[in-house]
Amino acid sequence: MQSRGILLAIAGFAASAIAAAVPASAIDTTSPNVTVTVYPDGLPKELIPTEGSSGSVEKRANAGVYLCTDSYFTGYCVHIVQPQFVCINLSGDLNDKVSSVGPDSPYYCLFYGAFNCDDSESHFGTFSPGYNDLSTLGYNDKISSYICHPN
Ligand SMILES: [Ca+2]
Repeated sequence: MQSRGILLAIAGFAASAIAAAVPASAIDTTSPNVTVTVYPDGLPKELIPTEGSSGSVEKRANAGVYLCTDSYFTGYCVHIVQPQFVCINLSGDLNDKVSSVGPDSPYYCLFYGAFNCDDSESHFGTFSPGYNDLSTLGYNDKISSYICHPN
């Protein structure tokens, strides 16, 4: 990621005005087309993924995911928007800490226990609204990477 200025410009454009668009700390990726919006104290109620919520369908070519360090979309939360079919590795603020996940509709995302979407530590997949408590799946604090694609 050498052109940080460009990434910031893209992030500012894509994330519009919801929250501070903070680059990169949540993820470790070489893709320039990734934006991260941070919600340090949990998701606002209107953003919590629920059955039938459409998510932010801002750009069909990009897939967005909510990830939070506590269950029910509380704790430290991010919304990461990345191109579909691109594997995202989580960085220290999220790696092995995520307790709830919610892909934007209509995407299907696979979440892996290992980096680089490697299946050595298994994976699970979900559509929106995702899982508000990953302990029910046995995946609490285990996700290290994920990838999304259209359904
Ligand atoms: Ca956690």
